[in-house]
Amino acid sequence: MYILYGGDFTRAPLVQWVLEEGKIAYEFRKIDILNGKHRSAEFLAINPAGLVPVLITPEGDTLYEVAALMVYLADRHQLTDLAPSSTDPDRGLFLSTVFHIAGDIQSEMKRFHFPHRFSLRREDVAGIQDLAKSLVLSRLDVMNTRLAAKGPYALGPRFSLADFYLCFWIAYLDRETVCLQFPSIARLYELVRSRPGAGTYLEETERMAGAYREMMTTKPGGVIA
Ligand SMILES: N[C@@H](CCC(=O)N[C@@H](CS)C(=O)NCC(=O)O)C(=O)O
Repeated sequence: MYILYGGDFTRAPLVQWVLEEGKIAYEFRKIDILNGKHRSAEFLAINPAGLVPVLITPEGDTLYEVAALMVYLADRHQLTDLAPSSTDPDRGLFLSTVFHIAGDIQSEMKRFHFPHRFSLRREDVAGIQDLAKSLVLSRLDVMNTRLAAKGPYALGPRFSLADFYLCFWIAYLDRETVCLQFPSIARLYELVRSRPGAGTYLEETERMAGAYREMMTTKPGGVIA
């Protein structure tokens, strides 16, 4: 059986959603990252990088990097409605989108939520956040243009986990503003939110994102050290 390590306010629900969609048996182990449990000796022995999510495979391998975990599970369990197979012509666009979200959108979200890690000077924090946000928005602008030309999903008429991945991060942004600014992303978000499994996860993500934003107002500059 798989073991998934995740926790509140983390990206672990992305992996959990794939496990649920595939009806794959797993055990969930919560790591309390708000109280620094991801830096405990016990967890560092599992992932020395001190990051969640982590997936332990039935064979006992320890895997991390959320995008890799989602694609790995979809491939291994032949969830071709979530990820085109390796010989499917859509595979290239699928991988390109997933890698772009992981490397260029998600990474800026991290900079936005952990600005204090990117400078030694407290006064830089607001500027770092502004820059991260504007970079995310410029990347969403490109995505919006692409979806307008060939949507409504990242793969055109076909839903994939890339859509859910993007929407997850939209939920952690100022969603209303993003949707007003980018109509094709708004359409994608509504389509994904209307799907039974993904919709439930997105609603929960919206709730968590709201709570996270609330915490950020009481501790501007970063909730986690
Ligand atoms: N590149 C990794 C990043 C994982 C990551 O940053 N996870 C966050 C939770 S969503 C975390 O563990 N944060 C704790 C920290 O940065 O100290 C991935 O995409 O899985």
